This record gives sequence, C-alpha cells and structure tokens, in this order.
Amino acid sequence: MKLFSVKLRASKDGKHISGAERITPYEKINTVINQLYHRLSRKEFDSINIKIDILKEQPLLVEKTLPVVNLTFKNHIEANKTAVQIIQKQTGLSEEKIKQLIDLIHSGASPDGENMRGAIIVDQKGNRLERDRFRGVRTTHVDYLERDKIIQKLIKKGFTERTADALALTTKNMLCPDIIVEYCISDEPDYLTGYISTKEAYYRLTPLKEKGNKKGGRIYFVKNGADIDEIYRFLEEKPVLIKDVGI
Ligand code: PML
Repeated sequence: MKLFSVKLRASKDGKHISGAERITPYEKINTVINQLYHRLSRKEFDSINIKIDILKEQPLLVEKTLPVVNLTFKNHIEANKTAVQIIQKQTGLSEEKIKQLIDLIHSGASPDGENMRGAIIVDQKGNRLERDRFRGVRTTHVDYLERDKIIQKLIKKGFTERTADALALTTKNMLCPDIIVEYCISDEPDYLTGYISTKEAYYRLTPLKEKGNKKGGRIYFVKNGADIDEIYRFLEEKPVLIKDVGI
C-alpha cells in the first residue's frame, strides 16, 4: 500500500508556532488534513504550510512504544534533579554539564534566545553535534498504525494527545542505536509534564517545567563517535509505524 507523510506547520510573523504530522494512506489524506488543520488553527496564525510526500521506503513496524513510568514531584526543581540523575547514569556526563544543557532548554536554546525548531544533539563528552543550532534535528515520519484507537486508550487512562505524540516520537528516537537518552519539556506554557526516555522506559515527570514558561524543547544525548549523518537520516527520513502503547 502506498503511504504518505502529511505535515502541517503553522507560523505567525515568520515564527513557527506549531506543527504536526501523520502517516496515512492516499484515501485518508483529506481527512487527515482537516484534523490537523482543526488542531493547529486553535492558535492564532498567519500562515499554514501543508506538505504531502509519498513514503520512499516501507515503514518499520514496531509492536509497542516504550513502557510509561509516571513520576510526580512537589516542584520542577525536584523533578529536574531526578532528570539529571537519570541522564548522568546513562551518559556519564557531569551533573554540571547536564544542568547547563537543561537550563538552556528552559531559557530558549536557539542562538536568538527562542526555542529551537528541533532538538539539541550532545555526545558523552558534552560536544554539541547538531548541524544548525537554530534548527537542531527534527524527528519526523513516525505515527501509530491505528491512531484513533491509541488516543482513546491513552485518554481513558488519564494521558493526553500530547503524550501520544511524544511517546511515538521518542520510541522512534530510542530505536536509533546512537541515541542513549532524551530530555523533553513542552513549549506550551501550561503543559508542565515532561519526560526522560531511555532504551528501557519513558519516565513521565510532573511538573518538569515552571508554569507559564513558553520555552521548551528536546535534548538527544548520543554515544561518543556517533554517526551524525546516520542520526539525521534515521530521525528525519525512516518511516516508523507503531502498533500499541506500553501502558
Ligand atoms: C506527556 O504527557 O507524557 C509529556 C508530553 C511532552 C510533550 C512535549 C511537547 O509538547 O511536544
């Protein structure tokens, strides 16, 4: 079956506001565009770009997302201490270096002080590896095989559509052999739950950011000597479809 990637991106005054992607058969392109338009147009925009591309390779079919582990804290400072510990254990980086990178995400990691469009990539020596510090790397071409069913399942258990998207994206990231661990906070000022993913689990930390903070983003921690071209290729081009969620 021919499958298509459908991406919508909204911007205002030349700045990216939000975007979403689905992988869908030809017959559903129209429905998907309507659903995504409905979602993106809740925010004020002056431009929406629609991009439709046929998938050039067959998707990798994945049985389940990472298993979800919920952790709650009295505030974002305590949650971030746990985040630093998990990342430290996985990467061997110093606490100081990890805190510095996390602070950058909380204060706008792009060189212009805004959010980066994609993720920071950093190796175990603390070297930044992304090709462009405004853009970073963007994980795309990932979706659920039966998305509506998965959303229902997650919502019934108290999760959100954001959880669904983040869980799919990070499950793809953790399939990339060179990526060890990921840190993420939303750029939505009132969405305070963030996560750390390892190869074993999706740790969902609440609250991982301070209420009202518009800054957010992701850090991908990778092995020393990681093949950067292969990381970009896998994350931005390899289609992945996930069958079920690990909850
Ligand atoms: C969750 O609900 O499990 C965390 C989702 C993080 C969402 C990040 C984003 O807004 O992209």
